[in-house]
Amino acid sequence: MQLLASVALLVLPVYGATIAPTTKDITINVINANVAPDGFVRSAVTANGTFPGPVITATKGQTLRVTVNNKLTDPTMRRSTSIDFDGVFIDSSDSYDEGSPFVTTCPFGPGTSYTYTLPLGTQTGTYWYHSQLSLQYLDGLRAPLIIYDPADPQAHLYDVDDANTILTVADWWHNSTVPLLAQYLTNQIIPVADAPLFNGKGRYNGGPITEFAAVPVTKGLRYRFRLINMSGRSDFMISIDNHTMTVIQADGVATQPHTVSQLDMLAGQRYDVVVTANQPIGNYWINTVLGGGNPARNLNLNVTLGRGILRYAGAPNAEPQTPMTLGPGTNILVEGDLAPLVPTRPPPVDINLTFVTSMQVNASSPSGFNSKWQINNISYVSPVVPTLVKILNGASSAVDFNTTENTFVFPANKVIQITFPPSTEDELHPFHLHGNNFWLIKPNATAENDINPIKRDVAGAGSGGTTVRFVTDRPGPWFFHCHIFWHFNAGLASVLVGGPDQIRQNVHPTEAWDELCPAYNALPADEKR
Ligand SMILES: *[C@@H]1O[C@H](CO)[C@@H](O)[C@H](O)[C@H]1NC(C)=O
Ligand SMILES: *[C@@H]1O[C@H](CO)[C@@H](O)[C@H](O)[C@H]1NC(C)=O
Ligand SMILES: *[C@@H]1O[C@H](CO)[C@@H](O)[C@H](O)[C@H]1NC(C)=O
Ligand SMILES: *[C@@H]1O[C@H](CO)[C@@H](O)[C@H](O)[C@H]1NC(C)=O
Ligand SMILES: *[C@@H]1O[C@H](CO)[C@@H](O)[C@H](O)[C@H]1NC(C)=O
Ligand SMILES: *[C@@H]1O[C@H](CO)[C@@H](O)[C@H](O)[C@H]1NC(C)=O
Ligand SMILES: *[C@@H]1O[C@H](CO)[C@@H](O)[C@H](O)[C@H]1NC(C)=O
Ligand SMILES: *[C@@H]1O[C@H](CO)[C@@H](O)[C@H](O)[C@H]1NC(C)=O
Ligand SMILES: *[C@@H]1O[C@H](CO)[C@@H](O)[C@H](O)[C@H]1NC(C)=O
Ligand SMILES: *[C@@H]1O[C@H](CO)[C@@H](O)[C@H](O)[C@H]1NC(C)=O
Ligand SMILES: [Cu+2]
Repeated sequence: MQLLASVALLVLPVYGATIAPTTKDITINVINANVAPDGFVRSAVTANGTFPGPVITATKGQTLRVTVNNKLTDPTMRRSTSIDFDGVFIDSSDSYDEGSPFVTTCPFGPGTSYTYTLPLGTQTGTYWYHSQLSLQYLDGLRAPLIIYDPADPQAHLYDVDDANTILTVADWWHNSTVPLLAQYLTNQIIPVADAPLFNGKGRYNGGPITEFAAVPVTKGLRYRFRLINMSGRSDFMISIDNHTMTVIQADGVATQPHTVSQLDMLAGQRYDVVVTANQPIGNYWINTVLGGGNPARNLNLNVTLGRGILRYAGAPNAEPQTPMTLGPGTNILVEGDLAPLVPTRPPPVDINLTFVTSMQVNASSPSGFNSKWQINNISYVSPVVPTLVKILNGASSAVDFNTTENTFVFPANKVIQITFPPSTEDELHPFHLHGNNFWLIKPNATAENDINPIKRDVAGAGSGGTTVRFVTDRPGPWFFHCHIFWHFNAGLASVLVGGPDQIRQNVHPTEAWDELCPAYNALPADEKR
């Protein structure tokens, strides 16, 4: 068919091209703007004025230079900012440019700019960027980051991989996270989101009938959908009516193709799936059902109203006639069933740690809680002087840090294993390791696999017990925190330092980085917030 052939030609990846490392310059203006992804107009913290922000694309081997201009003015939200490029390793000699406030850097205030230099090395796949300061990303500053591989070993599995195949899910609040966080810290109840969003669009009960986002497909082609959970709290059950999804990557790491009907994504997680448009021409619901929190606590929330439409070329510009379901509820992805495309056997453990997560109960607070989450009885509090600055000034062991920094220091090139033992919590905490992947030795409630486990950078630590393993072969201070940012901001975080001596040898921050902390510390209190 003429049409099919020309479409396929347009989207075919280039094979065999040798791409010399190049630098790509990107500008992001962080500005307040009114947005209404679910029909409710609110002021937001945005990248370039939109939610989600603009996609950053790169090619394998490039170095990204991302200049972020902080133009925030709205005092009802945070006005400083700091950007994390989630899942991107960053070459160890540049680990200072990693955007974790008070770990690798200080935030920067309104009216100032900072340029992040990100050598992408050999990484490819699906990532995202977001504000790492407090809960600011829930106020809007979140967007995809895709590293394309011109010689993708999985290219034969799909025909189309373009701007239309980047799919995001997110939870959305109508209010600023500043009052919401204050409220959370007094009652321990995470404010339930107002709406689930698919590709930046959704609805809330009683709100206007906004248009759901449509994803165009052409019958007969295979699509590589890059699913990104940019959620701050909620997980999402994703399915597409009458279509299966073949998982080929988890968090940017290739897996053996594995076909399911539904998958559950935790905050921060990414899955690349291949969907074949093999059904009769029509409109099909993409169900992205929000989980997390009791909808009875927020009558705006309707978990079924974050959905998209898979629209075949030739189908009417209309919603599917079929009911909005929660998905098939069968053939759901079991993480432990995923196998890596390129198996690597995890080396034996050198240092074996146990992380017990718990909620610190405050008997004198009216609700019985003061909302401090703890790892091994310590609730993380950001220091004033970032971890990396302390290391560059000589800090070499855990005692060189305040207890509340919950900082672990390891020699370089050691194999670290962390086990979250079975707990009584009902929550699956999506623990995210910055700057590294870990082997998922034991997903929640699944048998241990230390032969050929997948690698990823977000894993749910749940009531069934979870174990991850990684090597400290990337010198740097790396945040390891729950990606439910409410929990993270209530202390559910630690810092894992690998190779302090190597950090001092390798890391030579720029003058611009050196100036970040003095500038931040000189800001008036209301602009630091
Ligand atoms: C953001 O907006 C600026 C100004 O319009 C533009 O130069 C830049 O390319 C945009 N960034 C992205 C990633 O689209
Ligand atoms: C946001 O929170 C503030 C402070 O609690 C409250 O006064 C205001 O009504 C809230 N606004 C919305 C839209 O919920
Ligand atoms: C995204 O992650 C959150 C938090 O873990 C979860 O509640 C939500 O269901 C996830 N969304 C998807 C689409 O998987
Ligand atoms: C889609 O699946 C549903 C439920 O299995 C079935 O009733 C329906 O006929 C299917 N639609 C098409 C177009 O095949
Ligand atoms: C959610 O929205 C659907 C579709 O509009 C509606 O049928 C359903 O009653 C709503 N659910 C709740 C709990 O309001
Ligand atoms: C590591 O500790 C866990 C319990 O926290 C234990 O089950 C496991 O056997 C230990 N592994 C090694 C290699 O010591
Ligand atoms: C416990 O709660 C009380 C009352 O809300 C508060 O004054 C106190 O600071 C809290 N204690 C801690 C350790 O946070
Ligand atoms: C944490 O505190 C509890 C109760 O005080 C105690 O039983 C436990 O041993 C402590 N755990 C650690 C790792 O210090
Ligand atoms: C350690 O952290 C606590 C809690 O933030 C703070 O009160 C204390 O001043 C810190 N101590 C040092 C030496 O930084
Ligand atoms: C984690 O594992 C436990 C124990 O099998 C199970 O009860 C729980 O439902 C699991 N949590 C999730 C979110 O899968
Ligand atoms: Cu959590």
